[in-house]
Formats: sequence, structure tokens, C-alpha cells
Amino acid sequence: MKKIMRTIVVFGVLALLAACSDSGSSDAGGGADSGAAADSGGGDSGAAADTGGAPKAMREEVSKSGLWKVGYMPSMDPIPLNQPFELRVSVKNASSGAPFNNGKVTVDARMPAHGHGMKTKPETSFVGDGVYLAKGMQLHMPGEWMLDVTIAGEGGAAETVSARYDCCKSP
Ligand SMILES: [Cu+2]
Repeated sequence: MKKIMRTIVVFGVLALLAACSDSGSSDAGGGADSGAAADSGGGDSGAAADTGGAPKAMREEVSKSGLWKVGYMPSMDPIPLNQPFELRVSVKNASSGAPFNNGKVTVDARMPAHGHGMKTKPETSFVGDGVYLAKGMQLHMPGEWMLDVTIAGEGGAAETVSARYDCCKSP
């Protein structure tokens, strides 16, 4: 029904045009009906939804000493500009993959080019199975940040693993 109406309208308009511009050549032909093509795209069956289990790390970094592997799992990815978020990090022994549970891990962020950190002071707590949760993170300006995870314990000196993060692209 609608379609018919539209067709009629279109014809009406064409008729008008033809009438007004009486330049004869009126090649109203071709054009018009691009419509239909209905590109029922390739079957992306939407299956995406995956396997569950542990959240996938946004990225992973191995410490300079090669001892630690840290996975970064922000509560929002990408991290939004100047909004509080939480950063979960997993800390493992880089070679054995064993989760690091008995030491101290702290998380912080800074902008090396500006020589400042965050305005907030995050609190890091142990969640279990090598995972730590930093609450109260907030990247208050755009630019290059370093997400620092400092790991102390298990004999060696404390070591900080840093991941560069470009904050924060507009959606
Ligand atoms: Cu800055």
C-alpha cells in the first residue's frame, strides 16, 4: 500500500517536473528506483557471544625482568575520559603461568609527558587467583598515560609493570 502511494507521488513529481521544464529532453528514464537492492548481508549469525569464563585482558605486559606477566582488565574498555573506573589486573609468573597470590600489588596511573598522576588515589585489593582490583581510577585528561602495576614480594625487589594507554578516544 505504502509503496503504491510512493510510486504515485514519484510519478506525480516527475510529471510536474516534465511539465515545468518543457525542454523536451526530459530523460526521466533510468534513475529513480535504486531501492530494493535489499542487501541481506552475509549471514553474521550473531554467534559472537563467547565462552564466558575469565574476562579477556585488554592487554598484557611482561615485566622488564621477565618475571611477571600482567593482564589489564578495565571495567570499561575503552576507558572513558575523566570518569571513575576500576582496573582489574591479573599477575602471573611469566614462565610458569602461576598466579601471584602472596605479595603486594598496587595499581596507579600517570602521564609521563606531564609529570603528574591521577587526581584520585586508587585502592588496590586482592580478589583471588592472581587477580587484584584497583578502585577509584580516573584518567582526567586525554593523552598518553602509563598504567603502573607494582608487584612486591616473593623474594625479589618490587617491580613495576607499565602499560601505555592512549586516553581517551571519543566514541
Ligand atoms: Cu596530563
